[in-house]
Amino acid sequence: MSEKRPNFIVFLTDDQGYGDLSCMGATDFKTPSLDKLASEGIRFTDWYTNCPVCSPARAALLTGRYPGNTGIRGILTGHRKTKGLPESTPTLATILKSEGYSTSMVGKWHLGLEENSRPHSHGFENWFGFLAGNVDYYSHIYYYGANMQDKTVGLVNPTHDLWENNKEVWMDGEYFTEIIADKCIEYLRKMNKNDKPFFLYVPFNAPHYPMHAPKKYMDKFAHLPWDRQVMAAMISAVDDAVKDIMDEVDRLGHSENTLTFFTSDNGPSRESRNWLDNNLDPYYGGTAGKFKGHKVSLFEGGIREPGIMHWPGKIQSGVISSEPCASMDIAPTVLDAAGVDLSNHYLDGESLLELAKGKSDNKERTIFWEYLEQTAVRKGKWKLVLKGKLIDAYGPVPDVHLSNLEEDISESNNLADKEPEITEELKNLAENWRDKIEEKWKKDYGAPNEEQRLNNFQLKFR
Ligand SMILES: [Ca+2]
Repeated sequence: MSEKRPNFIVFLTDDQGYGDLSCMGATDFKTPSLDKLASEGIRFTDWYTNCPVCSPARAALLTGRYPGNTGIRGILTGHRKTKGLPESTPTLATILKSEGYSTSMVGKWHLGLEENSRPHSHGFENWFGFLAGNVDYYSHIYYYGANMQDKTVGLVNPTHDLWENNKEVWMDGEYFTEIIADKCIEYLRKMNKNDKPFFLYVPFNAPHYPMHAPKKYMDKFAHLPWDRQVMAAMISAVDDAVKDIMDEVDRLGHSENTLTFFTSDNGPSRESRNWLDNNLDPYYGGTAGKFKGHKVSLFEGGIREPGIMHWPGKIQSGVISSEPCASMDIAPTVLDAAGVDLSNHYLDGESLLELAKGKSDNKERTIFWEYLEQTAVRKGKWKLVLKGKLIDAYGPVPDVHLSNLEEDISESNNLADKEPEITEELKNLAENWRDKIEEKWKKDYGAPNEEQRLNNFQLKFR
């Protein structure tokens, strides 16, 4: 008798730094539900997102490809005609649906607003949430540059952005993280009524700005400075939502047959718009732990993320892995676990199933990144960043920056002059990879696409 195919849940947080879980080193607040997931499964110390900003990171996670091979390389604008992920790019949901899975999404999409870019055009049978980059957590209105035409700043009108299965819905006054938990439970029950296995994608918008949290969470952290208090409160609400969702999975009898991932889309935001008091200083409410960098940057703080994989009885338990892995590995891993032949699909990521079962082939993995003018590569212990970007507080950034991550996790010493051969090797690897991305982009996606802010989006913190 063949075993029942597994269910899948993918939790994603938004702009959450590497250090902002208690199992990742946070000491000023606790995340017991996510810590439990980590302690029962595998916690990855070297987990990466594939881009330091929202839309391309999500495109990579959902397709198993580098962002440039999905059609999304920049932050998508938030007007209702924004074109997003091309229909020609298959997602994990499209493939799983064709393999007989029930598919649902609850949370933040940020992969396009026009009709053909929405979740139902990308394989999600049930979906609830918003389509732009962020919303007010209580009114579900998008305030930041909606209707803004590129190269002008004159027209910035708020847009209501809350949808269920492509129908606009209004839930004024309800906190979005709590709505996510309720809606996930509703969809789990709905999907449980058929005989199909399920895929539930849960992209939380927390702790992305605007920094909102219910009073009961704010009160718990009243002893912290406001920027940290609200961060702790928002992540605690996420942790409670994860508990509610996993409890429902258990209640429905699926605990043993559900593979769950947790990660974040990019590092902590230093944008001054996180403050809600006119402060124009960089915001430090979120932490990337010991890493240099933040959202937007290809230094480790922008791309290294919490990474958790959980599948009781099927993969290792209580293990901390230092293998470099990336969000583009989630799709191949899930498809592999579902029994799908990976050779039928174009994937840049790799299945982590064998690794998760404790088998290692000891190969040295090479992972690449690109965002705007920045390009980066990690090969074993070496990390090269070309034209890296950081906020001014870090001081000047050299165009070529080589680090040995084994000895210098903070990328504080530039070894480019000391290690010319390694620098040259990695520079060639990175530039050749980037050339191929640019070539495919021109051929398949017709650059430049202004809706992705690839041309005039600057690293702005004010
Ligand atoms: Ca983000």
